Amino acid sequence: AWKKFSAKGFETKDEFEAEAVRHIETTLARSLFNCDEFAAYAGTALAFRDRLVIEWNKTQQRHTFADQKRVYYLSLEFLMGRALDNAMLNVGMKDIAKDGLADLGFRMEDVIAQERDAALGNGGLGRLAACFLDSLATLNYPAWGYALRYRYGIFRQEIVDGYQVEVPDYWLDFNPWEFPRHDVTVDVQFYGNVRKYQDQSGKQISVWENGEIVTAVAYDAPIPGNATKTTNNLRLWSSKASHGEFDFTKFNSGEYEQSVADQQRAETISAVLYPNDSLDRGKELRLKQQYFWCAASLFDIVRRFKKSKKAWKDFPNQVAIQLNDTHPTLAIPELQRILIDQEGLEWDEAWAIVQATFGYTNHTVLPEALEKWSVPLLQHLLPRHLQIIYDINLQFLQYVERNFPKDRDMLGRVSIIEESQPKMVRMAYLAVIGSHKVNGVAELHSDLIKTTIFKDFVKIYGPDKFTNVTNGITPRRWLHQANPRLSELIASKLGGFEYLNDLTTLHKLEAFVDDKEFRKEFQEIKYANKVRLSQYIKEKNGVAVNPAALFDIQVKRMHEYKRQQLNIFGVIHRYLEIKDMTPEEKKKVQPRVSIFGGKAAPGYWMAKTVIHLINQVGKVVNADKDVGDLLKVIFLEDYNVSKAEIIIPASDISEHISTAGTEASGTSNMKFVLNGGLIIGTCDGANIEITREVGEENIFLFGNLSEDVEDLRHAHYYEEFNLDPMLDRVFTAIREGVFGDAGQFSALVDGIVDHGDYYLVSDDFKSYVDTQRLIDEAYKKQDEWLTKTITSVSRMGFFSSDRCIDEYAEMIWNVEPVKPQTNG
Ligand code: 26Q
Repeated sequence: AWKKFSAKGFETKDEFEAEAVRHIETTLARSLFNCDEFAAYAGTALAFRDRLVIEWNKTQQRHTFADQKRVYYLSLEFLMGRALDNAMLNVGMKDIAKDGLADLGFRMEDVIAQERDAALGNGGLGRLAACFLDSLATLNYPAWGYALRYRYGIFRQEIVDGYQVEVPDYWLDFNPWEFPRHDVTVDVQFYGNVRKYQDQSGKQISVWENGEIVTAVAYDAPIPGNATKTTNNLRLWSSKASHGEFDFTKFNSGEYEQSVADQQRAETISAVLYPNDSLDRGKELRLKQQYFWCAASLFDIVRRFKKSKKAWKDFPNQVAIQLNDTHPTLAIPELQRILIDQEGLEWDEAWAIVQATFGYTNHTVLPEALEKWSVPLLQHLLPRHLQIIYDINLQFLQYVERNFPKDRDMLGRVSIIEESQPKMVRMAYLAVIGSHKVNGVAELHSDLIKTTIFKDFVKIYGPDKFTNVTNGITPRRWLHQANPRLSELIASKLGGFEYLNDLTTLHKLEAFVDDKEFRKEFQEIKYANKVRLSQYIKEKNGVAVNPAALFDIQVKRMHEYKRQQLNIFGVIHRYLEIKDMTPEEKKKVQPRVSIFGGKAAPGYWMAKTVIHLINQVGKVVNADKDVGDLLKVIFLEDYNVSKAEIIIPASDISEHISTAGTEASGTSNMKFVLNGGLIIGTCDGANIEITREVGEENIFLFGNLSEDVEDLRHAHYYEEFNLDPMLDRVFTAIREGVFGDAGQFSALVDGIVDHGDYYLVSDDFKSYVDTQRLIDEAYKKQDEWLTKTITSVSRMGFFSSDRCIDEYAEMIWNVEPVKPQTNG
């Protein structure tokens, strides 16, 4: 009977306009007389949202009815960027909306630009989670993401006098993509104590009591798949005081202020995303965030499972939980606690369920990034969990002792508890022990974790517990959305846009590598993308750059291991060379624009120094009449997802130059090549697999190999340290104050000259400069260059995140898609 009332949204341009206007006038209560771009955005977003919501509800019903195993992706970060363009492309009515907006007097791209990025992440790990949600929905997997609803996303970066300044990102003023579920709440406990007693049968019972309660409120966002009706759910938890808005007892006894203060303390838990992406600083609030989110998510998952009335042993047949790094590791003792303390299962039965449920993805081998939490802090905040962690450790160590009685140091090495002062819980070990599969994110990285940080665990569990899933990117956002003209050109050759959902068919493009018309258009598109970025640079930095120059781009979080310092030292070297040239020599120089972008963690002083140096070099070089168009140096402020969509399609060369063995995978390398750029890179992370796919002749590799890094570092300390002479000359210029007060940069230089050059900048400098020289020469042969770029694009099919998700589904989750009845 209700069917005739069910909503269907708009189908035509006129219907779209009517819906958008209706939303502007009623949902927003705004008059059309002052309808600005923002109102046009809001109306468009709300019109598309209506359509998404209908399929979203149906998908959830369908998934419940199908009664299949679901995937839960636990990630403290989802770097989603903007949602409107994605929604339009997936719903497939962008052209209708474009015409409708034109009728109302607006340009689509201006309207799209009104939306703020959902920037709930730091960098690669957060963006990977966002690409995975896109692929999960597109491939029709029943999957949910779980995270926190931060009131402040990653800070906005401003550059003031060449320095990074952090500005809070309050992004929730208007967010049409989220749906508060005030009826979906979970009470989460902190602190308190554990009381133990024996029940009638003599069984030990533990009760965690007298804690402080904070309530988690669910906010849901729809995740539409491409060319499918499947629309999955991203659930974000927001914290609030458990007593609600009015604590009458306190209010009535005159403790109103205290009541409000309690409320604010509770709300602090989900207030802010931690802006570190490589350093674990052991802050209590971070631990509270982690537990709050794990506890709320697990309660929600268990609640859904219990509705099915299945036996507990079926839990792992209904639920797969993937841990995005160690940040959600507390979910392991939390599920064990639920099963033994609340559901009354025996330890062994519960533990088998836990291990079968979880998978753990590792994203780093850097020791300073491996999470550890102090035992006293855990004891205070989560006393019952600490007991369970000790019990897990005891069982595990007994198992190890039985199986490796001869290896006497083994127990200390693999213990979850580090015997330091204070004792620490090693979260990565707990994650390995509590999961059935552990994966790295590129082949080299997955090999490295097996021979370094998890070496002993490979002996204990055997090699099959450890596997590799090389990262990928969604071609919908990173090709079709970011580079629509290229996407269309490819579609015209491949017979439609289906390739976006089966990227391996890209290889068919190689047949057109000699097609004159195709080549011309391909080149024109790259040029147009460079013109667009040039305009953006002119507007933001006030510097005119020549779009015909070679665009050399390094955009990623600022970190010593990523070696932006190597890049800027190379730029300085280039500058000094140009300064020495005669006018005749200058004519032979390939003009270049060096573009940087990326945020430094607010407390990471060295990374901030590199930002400052880049800006100082830019100031000097860009104003130097001797140099002119031959070299420009640009730092783009506030690099984020929506800016990446403009920057990446405009590159000729991008830099992925981490010290070998330090970058787990990297994912922007894939985005750049897919958009017709080439790479300069080290033999690190996914660069190695990109080389395997595109061919050695289509990538510029340089530098020492990961197997030699340890020896080189050793040699710096115990033998002589030989500073590369070209780098020495660069340092002399810095010390002489060519780029401003030399004192500002002394720590950066000293770290290399006097303190062991941990990241091997000097060792790799010559090889880097030589390779940049090769690039200059290669770029001059525009025809060969174009062949390289087209060939590379056509060989990037492997790097779709669809391929990764199918690998996770098959090797780790054992889940199947739930196909909607009709597609499209
Ligand atoms: C840990 C403890 C306390 C506070 C913060 C953190 C923290 C937060 C974020 C530690 C690490 C991160 C993020 C790491 C990250 O982005 N890693 C990148 O993951 C990508 C996806 O797999 C890889 O491509 C990159 O190589 C890797 O650096």
